[in-house]
Amino acid sequence: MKRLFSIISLLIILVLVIGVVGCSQEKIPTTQPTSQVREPVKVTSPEPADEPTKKTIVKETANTAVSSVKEFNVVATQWKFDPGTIKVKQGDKVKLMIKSEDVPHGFRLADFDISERLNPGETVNVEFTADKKGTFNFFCSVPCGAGHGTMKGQLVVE
Ligand SMILES: [Cu+2]
Repeated sequence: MKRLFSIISLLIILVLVIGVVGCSQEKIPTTQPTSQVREPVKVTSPEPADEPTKKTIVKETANTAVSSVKEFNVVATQWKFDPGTIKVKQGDKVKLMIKSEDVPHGFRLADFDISERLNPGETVNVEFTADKKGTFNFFCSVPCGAGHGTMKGQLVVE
C-alpha cells in the first residue's frame, strides 16, 4: 500500500510539474503578443516625424533656387557667333539655344565636353553647369567657308 501511495504521489507531483511547466510555457507566448501589440503603438509615433522630412525637402528646394539658370540665344552665321562673349557666374546652370541662320555650323565648347552640329534653321539646346572659373573658347567645328577658322567665341565664368 505504501508503494502505491508513493507511486500515486509521484504521479501527482509529475502532473503538477507538467502543469506548472505547461502554464509557464503558455505565459511566454502571452507576453510576446503583448509586446507585438506595443510595437504597432510605436509605429504611430513616426507620423509627427514626417514634419521634419517635409522641412528638409523645403530646404532642398530653397538651395536649388539659389543657383539660377542663365539662358542665351546664340545665332551662328558666316563667320561669327552672336553674342561672341557669354558671361555667367560660377555655379550657374547655363542654357544655350543656338541656331544657324545660313549654312551648317558647329558649336564646340571643349572644356565642358560640348560638341553640337547646327543645321540651318534648327535650334540646338545646350545645357551645362558652369562649375569652374575661367575664360573658355568655343568655336565652329563644321567647315563652313573661308572664315571658318576665325569663327570663335568665349564663355567667361566669373
Ligand atoms: Cu565653321
